[in-house]
Amino acid sequence: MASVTLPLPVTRGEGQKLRVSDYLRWSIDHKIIGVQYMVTALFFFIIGGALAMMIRWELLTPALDLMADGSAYNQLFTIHGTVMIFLWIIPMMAGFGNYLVPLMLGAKDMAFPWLNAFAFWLIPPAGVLLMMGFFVGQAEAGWTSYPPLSTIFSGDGQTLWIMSLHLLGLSSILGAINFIVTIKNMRPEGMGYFQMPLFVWAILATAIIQVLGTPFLTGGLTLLLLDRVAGTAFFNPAAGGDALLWQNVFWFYSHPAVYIMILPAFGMLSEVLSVHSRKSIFGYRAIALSSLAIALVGFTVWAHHMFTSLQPELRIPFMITSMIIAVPTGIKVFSWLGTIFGGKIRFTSAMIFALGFLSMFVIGGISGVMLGSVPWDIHVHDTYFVVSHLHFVLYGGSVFGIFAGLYHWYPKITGRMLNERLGKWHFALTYIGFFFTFFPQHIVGLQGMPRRVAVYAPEFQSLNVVISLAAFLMGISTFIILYNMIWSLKNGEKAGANPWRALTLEWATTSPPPATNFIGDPVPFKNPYGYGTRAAFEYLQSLEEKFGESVDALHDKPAAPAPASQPAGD
Ligand code: HEM
Ligand SMILES: [Cu+2]
Repeated sequence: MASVTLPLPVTRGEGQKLRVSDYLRWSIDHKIIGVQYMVTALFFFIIGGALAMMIRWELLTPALDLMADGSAYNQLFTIHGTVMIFLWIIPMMAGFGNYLVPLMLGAKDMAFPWLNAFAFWLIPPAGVLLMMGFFVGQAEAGWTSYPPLSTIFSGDGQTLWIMSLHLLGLSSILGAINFIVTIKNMRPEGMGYFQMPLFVWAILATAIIQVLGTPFLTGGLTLLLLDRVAGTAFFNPAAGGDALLWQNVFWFYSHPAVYIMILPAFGMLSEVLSVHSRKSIFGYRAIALSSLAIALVGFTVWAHHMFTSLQPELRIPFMITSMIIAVPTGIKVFSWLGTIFGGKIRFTSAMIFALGFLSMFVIGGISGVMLGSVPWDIHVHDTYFVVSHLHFVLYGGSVFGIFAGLYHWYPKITGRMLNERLGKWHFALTYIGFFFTFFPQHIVGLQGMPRRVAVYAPEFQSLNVVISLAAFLMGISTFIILYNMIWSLKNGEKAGANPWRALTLEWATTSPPPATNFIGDPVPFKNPYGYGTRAAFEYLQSLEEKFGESVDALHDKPAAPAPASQPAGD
């Protein structure tokens, strides 16, 4: 634990200089591991995205055209969903967590650096295993892998799918243990739990879910594997097993897993909204504690995915818990609105993605509450209404959060700003493409179009054409940020230590940070969200004295501190 406070020597350098080869080998530096996670995840985002484009190509017409048969289509959406959830969003969040948590805590690294590297290196082989399925008859049972589809009908790829998820689950558990220990033990002096940045709170809540929930997935996968390869019948009713057992175990993990995917994005949102509107966070404790509430209540709602297969007398209890879990999420949304209310909002790319998140995630939350209501769900279960809901929360939520986070922290990671003009184009096209891809799915869903089927009734075609064209637009828009990230590595404006004039500790060091993160032990500013005060102005000025001037990315750096009597300044 950091305990000695040394005066910071003057360092105006640019921190660690790394080559591409440094990222291709084993490293126990959390910053390298963080980037390894992110780049790997982005690679799989492209693969998952290409599969999505093929799905939308197939659905341009009611007949089967691109795919050879229904089996091929099953493989397509199965691997699309699996890649997006397990190889894109979850590892991407782990990447942000790895890079940022030690820096935000003023620590030199994670608590267990070797374990950290090990957790990352489980991911590439898991990705390879999953992709190998295409050569042996790919998994066909959806990302949810229900038996008997996953036990009797799928090809050998399903076995590889199980092994791949085993590795990913292990990676997730090991990473989570590391986060919990790091956050508990490595906070600097003067930073209690309630002085931690809210992103760190979000990662803590996420890690608790991962440690408590993922072992259930692992156990379920093991039984599924045995049913496939060892002749057991855990999920085979004909031989005394129970197909619903899988559904219960899977959702006991996978409902909490949706919070594994959204809580880190919530955390990024709290940082971005506060910094880019120069306002103190509204309801700090409410946001921090509601993450824990979500983590715990999240374990009581799983059977809302099984309303149509559940014993009827259990429906109402799960409906009630599903309604309850909307409350802590609502608390966060109101706290974020309170945060930006009356603030000096800067419409940076990071901020507009954060605002885009708010607008889209709320729509997904509302359709979630609708689905949580039994009479509604019985009608729309397994239709495109559910597909719409899950993409509003996972794309409009998690992925928009990732984009906001990339625009905000890319300067810290690389030392260069992302191009703002490209950022605005990326946002505009993604936002429009996203909305017209997923909003009309509510309508075709309500009209009865089933999910996971390649052929559909002709009356659904016109909306499906709109959906597919919008999806292609969204696909194209993604290349703008990929291009921006590559172009800006060399050509982006030099960021300096703290281009957004933020108060959390990751900005109190060079960009990128030196190998040991900080020179000496950094002293956290007493309120990480205390914007608009004279003390904040002085603290930020002291950082400039240490690290040199940063680019004025918000374009309105205050020239002088406000008089002491007045709480304005930065
Ligand atoms: C307001 C809180 C929420 C409630 C009450 C809720 C409720 C539901 C219900 C009842 C279903 C099952 C629909 C069906 O299959 O018939 C569902 C599906 C789903 N939800 Fe939510 N949801 C909420 C928030 C979220 C969030 C925040 C996420 C992710 C970040 C999420 C991700 C998903 C996913 C991925 C599915 C589809 C699972 C599948 O493939 O079958 N939900 N939700
Ligand atoms: Cu759920």
